[in-house]
Amino acid sequence: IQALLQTEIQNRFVNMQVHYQPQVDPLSRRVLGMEALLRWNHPERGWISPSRFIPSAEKAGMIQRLTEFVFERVSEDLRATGSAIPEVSVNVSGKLLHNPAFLEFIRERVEARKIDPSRIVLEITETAAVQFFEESCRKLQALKEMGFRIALDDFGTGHSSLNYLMQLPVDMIKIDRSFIGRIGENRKSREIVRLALDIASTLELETVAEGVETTEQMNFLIENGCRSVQGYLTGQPAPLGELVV
Ligand code: G
Ligand code: G
Ligand code: MN
Ligand code: NA
Repeated sequence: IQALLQTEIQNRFVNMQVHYQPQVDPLSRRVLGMEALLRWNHPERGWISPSRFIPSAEKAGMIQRLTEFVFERVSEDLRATGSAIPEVSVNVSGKLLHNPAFLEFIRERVEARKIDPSRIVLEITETAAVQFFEESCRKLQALKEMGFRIALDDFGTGHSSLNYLMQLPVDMIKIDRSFIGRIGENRKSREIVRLALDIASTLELETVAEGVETTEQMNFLIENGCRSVQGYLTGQPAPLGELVV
């Protein structure tokens, strides 16, 4: 994959696109934001999942270049849509966050692409945020001071503790889809999701439920005050021009 990535970068990302998945208010279905998700349609190999090529890009030192491409597209798309899309979430890999040049990289992106940070949410996985915890806190705080908002991605799957969570400068948590997917299974699974929503409420963090696929999950999330839902039930990831909400 690394060789294919190299070629793709040389070809200026001809086969890569940024798709968007809506995050909606579960009651009104109003769009609150979109998550930007990288897609790669290789001419010979077909679709290659980011869960395969992102780790390769991290290993090969190419994650910065890919993220640059995402910022480029997101800034263009935000401009093109005016205020129709309130904000866009961009995934920041742990490898990039922990790079010593990370803050400088983000500052350069803001400058080069005339990005309005108040319309961008940076998603950091719980696992990445907890690694080198103090360094992560310092960097996330600096990003917040630049005007970005921060989401803790894949919440519940990392090794966070309440102690960490209290100290992390984040604005929202994204409850991992493995928990949402089990809402219908048993009482324990539901209690776990409720607990995550309660913790968020106590810490005054916004909540996004990931991977919402059924009305049963949706109704449970509404009853328990989840702010925003993202999943196949309310919208698949799609190119900006084809979004159906
Ligand atoms: O979109 P999909 O579910 O296939 O994504 C699989 C994984 O790839 C998810 O963990 C998602 O966060 C990650 N991913 C998708 N797009 C990007 C991106 O632009 N940057 C990074 N770092 N990860 C991404
Ligand atoms: O790790 P992260 O949360 O960034 O990854 C988001 C990924 O989840 C995207 O790759 C997207 O394609 C996928 N996804 C989005 N909605 C659903 C859903 O309802 N069900 C499942 N199984 N995956 C989803
Ligand atoms: Mn994400
Ligand atoms: Na996630």
